Amino acid sequence: MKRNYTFTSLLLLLIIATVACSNNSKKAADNGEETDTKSVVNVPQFNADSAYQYVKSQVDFGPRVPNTDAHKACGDYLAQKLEQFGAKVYNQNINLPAYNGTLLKARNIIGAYKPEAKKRIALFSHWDSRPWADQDPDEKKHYTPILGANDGASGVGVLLEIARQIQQQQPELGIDIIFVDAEDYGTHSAYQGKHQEESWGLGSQAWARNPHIADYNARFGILLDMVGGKNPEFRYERLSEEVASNVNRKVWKAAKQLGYDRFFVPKDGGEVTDDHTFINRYAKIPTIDIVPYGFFEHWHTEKDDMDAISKETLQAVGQTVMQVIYNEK
Ligand code: AHN
Ligand code: ZN
Repeated sequence: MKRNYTFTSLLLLLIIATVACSNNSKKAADNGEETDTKSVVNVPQFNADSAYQYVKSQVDFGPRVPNTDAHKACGDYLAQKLEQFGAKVYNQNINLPAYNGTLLKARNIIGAYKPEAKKRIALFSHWDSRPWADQDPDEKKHYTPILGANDGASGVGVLLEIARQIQQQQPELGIDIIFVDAEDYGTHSAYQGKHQEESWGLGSQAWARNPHIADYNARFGILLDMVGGKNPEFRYERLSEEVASNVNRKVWKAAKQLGYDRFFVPKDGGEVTDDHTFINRYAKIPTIDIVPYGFFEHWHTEKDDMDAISKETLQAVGQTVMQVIYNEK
């Protein structure tokens, strides 16, 4: 009886101590406190004015619709910027049939940092813009191309600014900045035919089946889509959550630490067919999508121009992604 009593007390004490300990570490994590001082990294300051300029430079070419001069010129500009920022640049020129039979002369553009590093992170954004404003309230606009300031240029602008930052201070892991083409040539809203899903993300499908280097792999991927609008609410996209909930947690936690929890809301966001769909399916790299819940009010309309862009949003997304990639060991 005595011995049993002592044993039970010891067990109780052990349980109390364990709970107290885990509570402490949980509190420290919630406050974003760094417990291991050796692992503190200095994350550089993302510059939203700079990112904004990169968005504007793309939009100034006009709609970046595959097979147009503006598209060609913008592709050259993007490859040149990545070169200028010290990345090893790869170009994938591929002819991709669109759902309507048009053969798209597409170009995926990849900028690699520390190309020899085995541990890598892949950052994606599409750089083309939609040939048709088929969600415009004015039906007469439904066959007019869009500028895609948010839908296309915003993610690329954020990633170009991150490239500029990486040139000044390298994160520990190798980083690949991957601009995929022909994302937005998906079926027109008036189209009733088959294979609707596969008509989107043509450039990412091609890259994911045949990456820029053989046996390419990354620890995880982050896709940025429409990350420059006013007051977006980024939620956990459904597929991202299925394949890479740990990456979702990392990103939303970083946003919270930086005070951007008004943009990054940890709720279910439903499923979105996007470039990450194909990157997950074919390349099997666990990749999340940072995409606004409910998209954004000017999606696939004539109003997706520079007036739709918010520097505050560019800052929130850019600094959050930097916080994640610079803290990866
Ligand atoms: C669809 O509209 C099916 N998916 C959204 C992917 C997208 C289009 N992102 C930007 N434009
Ligand atoms: Zn789009």
